[in-house]
Amino acid sequence: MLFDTIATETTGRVALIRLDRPKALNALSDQLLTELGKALDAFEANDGIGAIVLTGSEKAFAAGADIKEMATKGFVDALNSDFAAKVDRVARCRKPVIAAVAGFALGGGCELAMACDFILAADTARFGQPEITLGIMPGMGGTQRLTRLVGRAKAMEMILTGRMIDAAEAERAGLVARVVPADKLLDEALAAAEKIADFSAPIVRLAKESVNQAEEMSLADGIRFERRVFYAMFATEDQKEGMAAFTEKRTPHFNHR
Ligand code: CO8
Repeated sequence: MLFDTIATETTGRVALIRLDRPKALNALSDQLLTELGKALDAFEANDGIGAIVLTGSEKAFAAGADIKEMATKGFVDALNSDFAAKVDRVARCRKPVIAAVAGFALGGGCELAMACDFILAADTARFGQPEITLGIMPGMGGTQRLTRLVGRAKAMEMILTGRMIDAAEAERAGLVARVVPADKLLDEALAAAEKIADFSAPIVRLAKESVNQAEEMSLADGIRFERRVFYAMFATEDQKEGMAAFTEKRTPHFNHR
């Protein structure tokens, strides 16, 4: 696939999407978000792909939505184009998406990373919601996802002051799954994606869906949802294969569709 603002490649069952607007620190222009959506459509439709890694450059995952593009928008333009909704495509992806973040993940960049399933951060990563300094607030899910991930106090402080946090603080706060040395970031993210892509694709899909229900449902409803899905797994060949392989001390061969 050929794009102007992102680059894609595949290795085995893993797809890598790299945000690629180096001169603008990967600012999320409308074109970039459209191209990202197209790449996700293609990888989602491809049975050969089991997991996706989304990354930026050493200096920036993404320094936010494109301020120059937004600067002259009016209320009706913004409302009618619903331009902030494009990030929903990432959250809607049914295959696992790992954000591999080095450098700045600010504003829409932080929100894009949070729309992924989990974030692996380089020790150089810096996260923030500086929208308040521009006379706006987060609009790609930041007031909701950041609050759920780090809790009200830290989310409120970050959103109201625009303070950036480093990778160590982000890990302590629960924003990122793990921090790794910057030169190992991509290898670690690709290794995690490969591991996931080797498991049963339908079971991975259901596990992801079940974890996501935790943000939508009450505990009782979520547990009921989990239990139904868990029992349904006993109707799959992959459950039989996984458990037989354990008993027979061999590697399981899972369904990758
Ligand atoms: N939009 C457009 N251009 C940008 C952006 C951006 N968000 N960030 C950086 N750039 C450009 C700069 O203008 C500069 O371009 P030029 O060389 O033409 O002047 C180039 O990238 C390099 O940037 P700097 O020279 O500023 O690099 P520094 O290393 O000095 O500073 C910073 C790096 C601290 C990251 C700095 O660039 C910065 O503060 N950037 C803006 C961060 C920000 O405020 N982000 C929030 C944007 S608002 C937002 O994300 C709202 C999301 C909700 C709606 C989403 C709808 C899609």
